[in-house]
Amino acid sequence: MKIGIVCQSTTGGSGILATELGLALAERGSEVHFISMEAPFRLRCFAQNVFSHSVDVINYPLFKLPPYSLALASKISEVAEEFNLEIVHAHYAVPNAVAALLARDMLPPEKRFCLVTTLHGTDITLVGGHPSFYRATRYAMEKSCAVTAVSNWLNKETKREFNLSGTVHTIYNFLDGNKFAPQQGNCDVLAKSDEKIVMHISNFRPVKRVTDVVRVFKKIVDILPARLVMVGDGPERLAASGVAKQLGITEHIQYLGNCDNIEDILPCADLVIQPSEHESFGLVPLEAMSCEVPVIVTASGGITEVVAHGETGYLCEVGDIETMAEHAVALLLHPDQAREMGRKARAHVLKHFSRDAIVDQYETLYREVLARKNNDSR
Ligand code: GMT
Repeated sequence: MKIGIVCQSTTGGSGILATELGLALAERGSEVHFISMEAPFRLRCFAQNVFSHSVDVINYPLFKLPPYSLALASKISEVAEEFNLEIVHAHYAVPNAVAALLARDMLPPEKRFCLVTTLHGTDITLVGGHPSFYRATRYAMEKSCAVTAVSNWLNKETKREFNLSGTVHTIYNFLDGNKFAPQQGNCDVLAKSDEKIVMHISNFRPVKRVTDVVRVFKKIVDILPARLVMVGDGPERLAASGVAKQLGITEHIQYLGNCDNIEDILPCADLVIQPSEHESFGLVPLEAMSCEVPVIVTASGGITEVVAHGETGYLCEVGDIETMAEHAVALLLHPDQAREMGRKARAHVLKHFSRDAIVDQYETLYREVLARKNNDSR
């Protein structure tokens, strides 16, 4: 198949998932064209059947903000026409699915592709549902050949918020279990030998509640030697350092900034804490679980479909610092229990979220929408 993948190029789960999906499809023989602001951040090197197209945005003084969505639509249309794309798969509804729809309408009828839209979470819960984007988001979903959501929770939220006439298919996120594996890298640079490593990975947006991580960590470090490794960057980074300073634990925390080799860092962790307001899926906990690292997450959103409480990790109430700290300390003081939980977590990931099984589901969906299109045009 000839497939276009439209995604965010910056750090974030939707861009990562889109990149991994594109690479997997290319490995299976499809020709895959990534279309985004710049090459997606985990698309590291050349791979067979993979092409990347960046969007050119001009900065004209008349515009307060350059109209990226229009430039994106033009680029999608141009690439679709030149390479005869059959499918364009937009990850994140705003603006990607809306721009792809416009791009499709720009093409002559015989060149029009099938648009598949994957909803990742905040494109529905925070951005798409906002009055400024609601109608455009709904329109893009209604006009897509197929819409998928990364969890049943997000599927239900989408139906509830947008009252769609068609079906939303749940296709879970996936990872490559060989890439995210429990082998140890060189972890000496992260902590002293007697310190436990507690890790948090995100884009430090308010929804991630990074100051909760710091507060939980304070309760841990009061009891045992530990180091908090914060991976990523974003608007709440300053708030996190501020709280750490207030609590007097600054010297126990290390900020690594954005890293594109998460798979080398994650296995160093003894515990990962992701106390988000909500997560439609939770790719970071999935990656941690695949590395046999126990996770503490919040029971809010589709993450409850990924983590089984008490078995493959812990689900706590949002903001319940006390309970999160209790579970954290218990895990760090009882490495055998933590190892057992880690092993169960990896087995769960490999069984339910493996790359091959999930990529099969996307390929099947593509074939279905193409068959429907061919039938309709007869
Ligand atoms: O949450 C982020 O930091 C990024 C965001 C995105 O769209 O890139 O993540 C969303 O999509 C991920 C991939 O499907 C999911 O694993 C995350 O749970 C989801 N984030 C939220 O729902 C807050």
